[in-house]
Amino acid sequence: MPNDSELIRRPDFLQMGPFFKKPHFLRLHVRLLLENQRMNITDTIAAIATPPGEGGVGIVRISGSGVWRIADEIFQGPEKPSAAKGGTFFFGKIVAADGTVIDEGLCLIFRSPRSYTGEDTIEIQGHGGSIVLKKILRRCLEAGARMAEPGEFTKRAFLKGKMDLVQAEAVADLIHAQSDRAANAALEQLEGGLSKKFNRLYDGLVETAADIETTLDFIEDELPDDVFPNLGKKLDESFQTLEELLATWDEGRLLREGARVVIMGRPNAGKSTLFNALLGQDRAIVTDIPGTTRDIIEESLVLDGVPLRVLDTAGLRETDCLIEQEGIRRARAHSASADIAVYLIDCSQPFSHDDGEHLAKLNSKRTVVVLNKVDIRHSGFKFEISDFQPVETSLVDAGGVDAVKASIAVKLEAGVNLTAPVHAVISERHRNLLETARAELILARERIANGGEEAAAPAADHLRTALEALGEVTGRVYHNELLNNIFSRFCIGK
Ligand SMILES: Nc1nc2c(ncn2[C@@H]2O[C@H](COP(=O)(O)OP(=O)(O)OP(=O)(O)O)[C@@H](O)[C@H]2O)c(=O)[nH]1
Ligand SMILES: [Mg+2]
Repeated sequence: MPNDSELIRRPDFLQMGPFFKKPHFLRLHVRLLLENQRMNITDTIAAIATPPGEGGVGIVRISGSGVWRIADEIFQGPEKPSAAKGGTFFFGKIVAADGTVIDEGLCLIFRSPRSYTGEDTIEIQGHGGSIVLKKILRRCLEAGARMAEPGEFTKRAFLKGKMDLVQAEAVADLIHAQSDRAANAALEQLEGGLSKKFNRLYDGLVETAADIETTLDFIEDELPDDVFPNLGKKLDESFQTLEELLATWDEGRLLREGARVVIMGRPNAGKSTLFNALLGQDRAIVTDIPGTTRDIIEESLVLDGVPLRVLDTAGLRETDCLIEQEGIRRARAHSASADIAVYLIDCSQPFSHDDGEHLAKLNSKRTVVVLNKVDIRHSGFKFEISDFQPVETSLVDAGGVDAVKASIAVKLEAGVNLTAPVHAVISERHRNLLETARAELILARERIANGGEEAAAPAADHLRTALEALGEVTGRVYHNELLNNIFSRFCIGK
């Protein structure tokens, strides 16, 4: 954790409620404000904003106070960029220091605060070849810009108050989204849906904290009887909101990282056949030799808007082969961390007690049982484990693959409500901070429930710690380490 002197608070805290005007908070703020001055950004950054490779157009983005001087030096058009109006663009040439032409293209003008970063910004649209774009970028650096770090444009947007941290994170989520659903959830977050919920929670707690501190100014006998019960009620409401936010984490994880679906079963059951059928491609080797698959094979797939990471594994059996043993160890290890296990049983043979033993170790809520090879079903085969409703397949001709998919989707519903509209969901970082706030809130509630004068000061202390954690979520309170962590996930040029 950073120490106080590394904490930086954005100026908007000064407009916050009465709680923050209390002397102990003010002391901290003055120091933070001084720190904030140091963060004043004076340099101008540049980066290629389009992905590497060839394309119709490529964009170089330049942002900061020196942008007009640099633009006038490197871009020759019908007017000087420094004289152009914001929201306009014109055609011209990008020129080297000796006047030779590097490329021709468009110069887009964005004037502060109406730009992505909130600073004066230009975007040069040149031809989309990597050599040309590198030349334009080098020219910008030569003219005085500095190479932007990953996510630095978005970091500046945050520091300028264009967006909060939750929205900035949504930018990265949107870029990394693997499915429609994940992209829509990120968009909702970018538009402020999640921030609003966090802010409501934060503001509610600030109010309650202020009320608690006010009780300190009274002698206990003077306090109306209902003061502490009312404070308790307010805390309960905030607690409820916090719990609702925390409950979206599972869904957030599944949407961002993808649900892990591990295919398991004894050798030759048809696991690799199912794996290939789910992917719609001949990815894993399929043979009739038991023990074909040894290593874990992993591929991505999108099911009902939820990204999946599907893993094919080695068949479970006793074996002397060291390679196979390692494969089986890995299969078991991966099944332990699976969101969904798909357990295949070969029903061309009588039911094996080994399958019964393996299934006994799996959670029925997160396991899809597949009875495969029904085309050559053994007359003596019987599946009698009531915890599972198996899906019957004949995967050799792709029979029943859709039923397996549907069954996976049903199990996934526990984590993601696929029929509900898409909504913004919290991330691992949000969850950790919310957990801290939750623990403090529980302690504050206990104090308030006991009531009395001695309860108020410690309860207010707990709320203050909870607020610090919540403040870090949206960035009302932040420190450099936190920003570095968040923005290093971004690509350069964003
Ligand atoms: N008749 C029939 N044969 C099947 C079916 N599904 C798979 N097979 C065959 O069963 C054999 C084993 O299939 P795999 O997909 O390699 O089985 P596996 O579970 O991955 O086996 P290991 O990798 O050895 O653990 C292959 O010859 C498949 O063609 C089915 O539904 N019916
Ligand atoms: Mg296999």
